[in-house]
Amino acid sequence: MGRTVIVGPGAMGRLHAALLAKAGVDVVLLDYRPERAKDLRERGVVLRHASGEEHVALSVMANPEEVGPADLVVLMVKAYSTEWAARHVLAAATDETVWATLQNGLGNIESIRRVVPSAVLVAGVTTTGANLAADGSVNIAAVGGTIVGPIETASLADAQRLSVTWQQAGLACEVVPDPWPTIWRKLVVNAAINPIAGLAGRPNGDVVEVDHLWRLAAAVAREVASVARAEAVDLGAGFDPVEAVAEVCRLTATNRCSLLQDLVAGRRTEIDYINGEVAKRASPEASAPLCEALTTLVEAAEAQHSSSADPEGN
Ligand code: KPL
Repeated sequence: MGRTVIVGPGAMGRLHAALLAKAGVDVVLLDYRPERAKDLRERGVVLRHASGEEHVALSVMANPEEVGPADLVVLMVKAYSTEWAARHVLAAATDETVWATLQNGLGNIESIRRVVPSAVLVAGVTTTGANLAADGSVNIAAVGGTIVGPIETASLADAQRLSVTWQQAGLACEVVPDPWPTIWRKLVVNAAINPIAGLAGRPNGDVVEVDHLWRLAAAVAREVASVARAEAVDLGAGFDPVEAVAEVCRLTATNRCSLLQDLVAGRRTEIDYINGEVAKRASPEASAPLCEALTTLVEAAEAQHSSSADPEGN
């Protein structure tokens, strides 16, 4: 197994690079900011979890020319930075490189394709939750599972490149032949929780506990599921969109969702890639007025809070 390059020094990028490095995987974290890359390289990363904290030394680089050749590139930047990040890491990739996205929302695959039309692509979701503390350490909320599968001409063996790497670090990772149902199931959850918890300024648990928030979230969940069905995505016979959202709210009750964290920090949010993408896919058979309205409201809130010009949103 060759080198793994993780792109993006946010909480998820730092956490995964640190877990892989600890397990002896040849991994480089790519941070486009030379100063911050130097600092991270010199000081390493502190991972903070329920049972304490640990310090992990990391290989961090800023110049993609020095990073490659990469066997596996994993994009861990905000969805709106995917195209920029793919262009940035391009110098480290070869024709055989497997490109992986586990990012939130829809549109990441298209962003990578715009930069590398023939990329070997795998995509999926992860339920691991982490956030970055003010001092740059990583607070781990939960180390969850990852599900990944091949896109278009990629093969199951390509998806296994990621799962084998993840498993070396003790991270649960399942390979599925078609990742789209999994991606849409996560989208249902993000579309119903993120804008509502974000605009209300509440932790995820309140979305299911507060009656008027829950009525709205449940309606959004149904709306996204109906757009998925109209897109011929089979969410699975046993999948109940409303129950799925309720379950994540309960499991992550004290979490402040990523959109809320972004709004509070004055960063751009991923709303365009979550509810905004659902609204774009709406049709007369499956309309998405709630996703459209929530996108507009979050964009208005962003305009009030916005301060970040960081292309990676980190
Ligand atoms: O993925 C999340 C996010 O915050 O973006 C959820 C599942 C809502 C957890 O907070």
